[in-house]
Order: sequence, then structure tokens, then C-alpha cells
Amino acid sequence: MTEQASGADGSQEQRSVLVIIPTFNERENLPLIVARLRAAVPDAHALVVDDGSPDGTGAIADSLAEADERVHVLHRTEKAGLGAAYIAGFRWALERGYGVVVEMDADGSHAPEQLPRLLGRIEAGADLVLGSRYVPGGSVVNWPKRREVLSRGGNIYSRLALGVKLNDITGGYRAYRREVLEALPLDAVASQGYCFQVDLAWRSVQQGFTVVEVPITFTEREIGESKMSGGIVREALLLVTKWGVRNRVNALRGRR
Ligand SMILES: Nc1nc2c(ncn2[C@@H]2O[C@H](COP(=O)(O)OP(=O)(O)OP(=O)(O)O)[C@@H](O)[C@H]2O)c(=O)[nH]1
Ligand SMILES: [Mg+2]
Repeated sequence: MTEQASGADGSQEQRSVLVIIPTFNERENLPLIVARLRAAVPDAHALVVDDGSPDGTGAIADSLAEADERVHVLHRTEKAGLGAAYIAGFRWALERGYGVVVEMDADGSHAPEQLPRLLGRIEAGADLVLGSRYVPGGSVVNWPKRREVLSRGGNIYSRLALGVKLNDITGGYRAYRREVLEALPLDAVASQGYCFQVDLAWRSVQQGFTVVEVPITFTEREIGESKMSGGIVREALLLVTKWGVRNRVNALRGRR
């Protein structure tokens, strides 16, 4: 796979914010989310990581980058999953010295207007801030009951299996202080859908970083198609179980 960056200005400012927006066939959503981000947090830079979207999202990202020096694009040649796109984006951010790195979906589920809430907690000293649907004040808008049950169930299961006290460990709206990403073994992180999010949050907790949750309103996409699949859910279930069992076995061994 080849990767080519465009629109990078090589900014080295320490506390600067980079919002990574992974895209696969989001041609209608992308301009909307970038405009909302620009209005909500004018200083933040955006990095669109497009996996060669057949619908031309990559070209739209390029034209957004041409019009705005704070918008950058990383083109990847094939669809390799959300996790792989984020890992590539994290590396891009670390190489350029960004101080805070944000994960945000392109489909409008993660409101840019709520980003100041996440960044505020980073400013207050947190290492990783999770936008949470399942803490007081958090909510989900327009989800079918089935989807909410799956998501809540996945969170309860992860909490029990891994023994972490987080309410929304599968969510994908987050802000990382760069030191967290520097410390995590990005090569080893599971690369697919939800387990990618679980893996990163859990590793952060285990490494002793301060992980906090802030309430968000998650709104289901109105435009475009979901890339969620049964395979992603099954993979997450299997991996979380494996990690949980391994963790308990290690704890028992340590106690002997
Ligand atoms: N670069 C890249 N982006 C992806 C890939 N898969 C999904 N995305 C993007 O990741 C974000 C989340 O994907 P969604 O399809 O919205 O997944 P979801 O939020 O679990 O599903 P819905 O609730 O149905 O929207 C969106 O911005 C997608 O365009 C991928 O393989 N590569
Ligand atoms: Mg979505």
C-alpha cells in the first residue's frame, strides 16, 4: 500500500490539535463535518485519512485542503479498516509534533460542537478523554433499539471481561495527549472496528494514564452507508474475551 500526504505544513507547535477524520465513501458528509469543525474549534487542524473511496471522497478532501491550510489529507490506496486508518493518522500527527490528537467520524455522529468539552479535560490534565454515550448527560439519537442494545451490551461485557471502570470503551470520539500515543505500541494494536477502540483505551489504563469520560450526544448518520458489520462485532467479542482471560491468568500467576 502506498501513502501520500498532501497539504502538510509541518507545524511543530506543541499543544496544537489535530482532528483525524477517517473516510470511506463519505462524499456528502465530509464537507459538512469539516465546516462544522472549523466553526466549532477554528484553530484545530484536520487530517482526512481516505482509503481510496470509490465515490471520490479523496478528491473532495483534496479540494478542502486546497482551500484551507489547516486541512490535510492522507491518501491510502485500499480499504484497510478504521483502526489501520487511525494508526496511520496517529503516526502522521506524531511526526508533525501535534500535542493533542482527536478521533472523529466523518458521518456527523460525533458533534464537532462538543469537541471543546473533550479538549477542556485535556487542558485540565487528562491524558485520554473518551466521549461517552453512557455517562449521565450522554445520549444516543436515532439509533434502532437493536443497535443500542448491542452497543450497551458490548460495553458491559468489556467492562466485566477486562475489569475496567469505563462506561463507553467502544466509542470512537476521543482526544489523546500525544504522550499516550508515543507510549502505546501502535504496531501491536488490533486494527479493526470496535476492538481497536477498546484496545487503545485499555492499554492506556494499564499504562497508568489518566483516562476520563465526558458526556456526548451521539447522533446516528443521516447520509451515506454504514461500514459496521457482523464481522467487526464478532471480532471485538472474541478479542475482548481473549484479553480478559489472558489478564486474569496473568494476575493469578502473579499472585502465586
Ligand atoms: N479510512 C477508512 N475509514 C473508514 C473505514 N471504515 C469506516 N471508516 C470511516 O470511519 C467512520 C466510522 O464508520 P461508520 O461506518 O460510520 O461506522 P459506525 O459509526 O460504527 O456505523 P454507523 O453507526 O452505521 O454509522 C466513518 O467516518 C467512516 O467513513 C476504512 O476502512 N477506512
Ligand atoms: Mg457512524
